[in-house]
Amino acid sequence: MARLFDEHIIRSVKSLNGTWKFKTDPDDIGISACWYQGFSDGISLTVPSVWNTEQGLLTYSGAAWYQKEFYTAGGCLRFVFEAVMTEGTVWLDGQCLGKHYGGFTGFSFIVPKVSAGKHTLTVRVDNRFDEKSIPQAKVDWYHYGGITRDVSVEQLCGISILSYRMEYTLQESLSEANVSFRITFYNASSSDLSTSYKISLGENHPILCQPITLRSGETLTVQTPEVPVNDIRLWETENPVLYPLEITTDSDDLLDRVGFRKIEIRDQKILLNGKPIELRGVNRHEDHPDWGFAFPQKLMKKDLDLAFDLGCNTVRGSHYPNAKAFLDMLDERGMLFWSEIPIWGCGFSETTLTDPDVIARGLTMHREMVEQYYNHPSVIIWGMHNEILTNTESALPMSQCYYQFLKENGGNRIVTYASHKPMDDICFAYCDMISINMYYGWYYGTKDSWDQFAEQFRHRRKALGYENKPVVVSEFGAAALYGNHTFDNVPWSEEYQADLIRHCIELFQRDPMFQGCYVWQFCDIRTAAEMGLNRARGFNNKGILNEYRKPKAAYFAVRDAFRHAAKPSKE
Ligand code: ADA
Repeated sequence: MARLFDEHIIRSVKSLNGTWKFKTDPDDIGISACWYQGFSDGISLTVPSVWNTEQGLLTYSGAAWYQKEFYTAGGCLRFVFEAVMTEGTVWLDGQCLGKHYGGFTGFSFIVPKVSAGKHTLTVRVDNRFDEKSIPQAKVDWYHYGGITRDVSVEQLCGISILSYRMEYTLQESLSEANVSFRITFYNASSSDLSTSYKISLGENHPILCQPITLRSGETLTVQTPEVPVNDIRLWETENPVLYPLEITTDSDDLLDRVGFRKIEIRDQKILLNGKPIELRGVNRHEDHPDWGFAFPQKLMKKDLDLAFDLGCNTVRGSHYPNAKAFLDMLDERGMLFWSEIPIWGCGFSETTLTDPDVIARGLTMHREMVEQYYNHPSVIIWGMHNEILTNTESALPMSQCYYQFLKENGGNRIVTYASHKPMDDICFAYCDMISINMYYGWYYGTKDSWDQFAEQFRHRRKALGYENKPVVVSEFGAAALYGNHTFDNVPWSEEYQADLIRHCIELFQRDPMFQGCYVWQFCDIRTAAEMGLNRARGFNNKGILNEYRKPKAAYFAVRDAFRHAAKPSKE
């Protein structure tokens, strides 16, 4: 189940998770050998999963084929893939349904007429890279491959609801809002149809009923009139109120949970529902050595419990859209989220950054992320990219394009990007909040360099005229090998890491320029071979937990600092 709750009561949904037939295609002959028409050899593999956790496949990168037989009562079917790493091509009984690029967002294909009985679904997955890939081959996480999130098949009947977005403007009082919906319908029947769609918000609380007509096979997006909603209970971090939302037609339904909240920037502060908020966060990869990106819900909950234990109020989904179930958990528990797409700097040359195909591909990723995560109140930040060459003109067209798109389409959110060139960054016009990744005390400088940097950056921000843009430190930290204890503070020891991180958080809390920080990183992660030998064990070891979520000394340092957050001097 992709979500924590049922999205449909009327629509029949069948999971296609479970055992699939699987084989690798190292010579890339599958298409010419027509494997999409079915293959009989191969091993059994559980979906969702990454193939790298199978014996002998840890480092396999290339094409691989998945096949599953299923039974259906027939009709109009929609095949839903929550994530395929990185490119997925899908066939039904040998007929190609389409292709999707991008490993961290979902996609679906509708087949209008499927006969009742047994059918075969085949998927070719390819996780290789070329010069237009997002991310590029060089990234600081592992190149897993596979069908990494849930697969299901839905039966669409009559006028069906494909997607929706709820837009609202809260009044000054924050207890009333004007609410409207943008809904995409599809007529799955072989005749033209008219129906009324109904929307209710809260338990049995109808707010809208509108007639609609669609030709057979038509897809139609409608914008509803605005409806006033009163006596709103806000989605707050301490009390994250969620309203059940139900959209129905005669023959279909879509259920969700929504929340009302307002995020804004005023006088360089971040305000949630009118109150200043200091971001206390961790950077988290959705990765575990035994599961890769096919991250189980049980572990999501555990990670979230740990984040709360640390005193966090926010998580950065570094560096890609996370599973929907995780966002459901954040919504339920009032944890704020930063969601971004996997444009990870190092690998992107100036030529790649300005390549129109790459910019367009990234824009599609933003569009999908916004479409799929728009209705989560926990998402307060969209991240456009991470550590690209924002000190050069090559980063301008991409930054401008994504900023404009997210401001126009991203709803009530802060738009930012993580800059590792803050002293000569030329793209700050394209962000609402300045986010800084620096590693003083690790790759360069000492922990005291942080204090000097803060002074220098204060002047630069003033000189640029951006004093009203809040500043957060989106990454800082040091590596420590779990269990490596020393009496002296030397790099790679738990003591060194804890001391550096403590020093940084205390500075960020003391200095009014900073509105928060995200520790790099929540836990150790397996990383790509392209990172070379400066990654001991083949892992990025800057976690304050190890990869199995065992705490290092820095965990307790962060917990002490975050739990004593919100210093009066900053009020
Ligand atoms: C960068 C990057 C992270 C990680 C980190 C590090 O800031 O954004 O993904 O690679 O550096 O550990 O060096």
